[in-house]
Amino acid sequence: MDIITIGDGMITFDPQSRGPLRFVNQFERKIGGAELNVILGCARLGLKAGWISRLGKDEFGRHIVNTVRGEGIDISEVKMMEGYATSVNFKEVKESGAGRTFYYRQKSPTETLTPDLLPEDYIADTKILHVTGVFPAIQENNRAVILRALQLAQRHGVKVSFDPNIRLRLWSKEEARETILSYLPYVDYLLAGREELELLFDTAEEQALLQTLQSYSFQHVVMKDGDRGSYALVNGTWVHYPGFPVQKVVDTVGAGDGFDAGFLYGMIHQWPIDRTLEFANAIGAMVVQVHGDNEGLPYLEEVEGFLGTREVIER
Ligand code: KDG
Repeated sequence: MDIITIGDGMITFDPQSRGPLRFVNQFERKIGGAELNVILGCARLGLKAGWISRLGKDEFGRHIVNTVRGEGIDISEVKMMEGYATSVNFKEVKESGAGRTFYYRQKSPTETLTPDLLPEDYIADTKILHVTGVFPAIQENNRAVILRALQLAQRHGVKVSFDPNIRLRLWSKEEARETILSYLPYVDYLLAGREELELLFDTAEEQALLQTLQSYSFQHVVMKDGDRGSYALVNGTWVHYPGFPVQKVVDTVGAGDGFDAGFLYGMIHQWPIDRTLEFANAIGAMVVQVHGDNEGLPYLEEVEGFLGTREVIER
């Protein structure tokens, strides 16, 4: 494998009208999950991707497995568990366009994945292990799973990529900080938002933040900054890589995951950081122009078309 991840998969219900969820009558059934979106993005770019997961043995679980398999992702480590319901997530879009998420994942099938059940050979056999703050936030037991996965990756010289993806609907700031900080010594590529870095290190002061980040042994630290693009920490300062102008933003969910997929594609191909971030920013900009958490994740030739490095023939 080029890349594997450990994560939950969810059915995401997209409202067909705006306003409070209690008044919405129609939804479109889609698929979501932060880690899943990233490997989906990687698979569309042509990487060999695998997913370690647990779903309910139900109709929604089947739909997710079929879709993921159809995207060419290895599902040999995805198991559907009897007696568990696949996680569900309802989105609400307010009149202003701002969104909220309502999770139904209290008894998550991921609780059946314990540290001793992690497939060591599968982890040893990949170039990159990508993990995020969502899986450990779902329930306390999951925290030890990620720690064990990081230890296995380290044992086998596998690069670790980490996106904090802090979801305060799932855990408190204190829990997020304590857990994620315990993971960081294992991380090679830290891909975070500015607010997430400020929350993790409890400071918004630029110099303090930079100093703390440099005390770790990250190979790359990237700060994602929405439509402004991204920053890489190079020789103790942030170097800015501007975002791409977008005609119409329709849905920002999943843009960070698309960015991560692009970044990891660059790392696998040993691209320099400037080329990698240009590519990752392009994917972020493409994702926000499509509804859904992962529908906008592009194929390689589509990114090349967007970047103007490949001729696009429309008809
Ligand atoms: O990053 C996007 C994901 O957060 C979304 O697809 C689903 O909310 C979600 C989650 O918890 O993974």
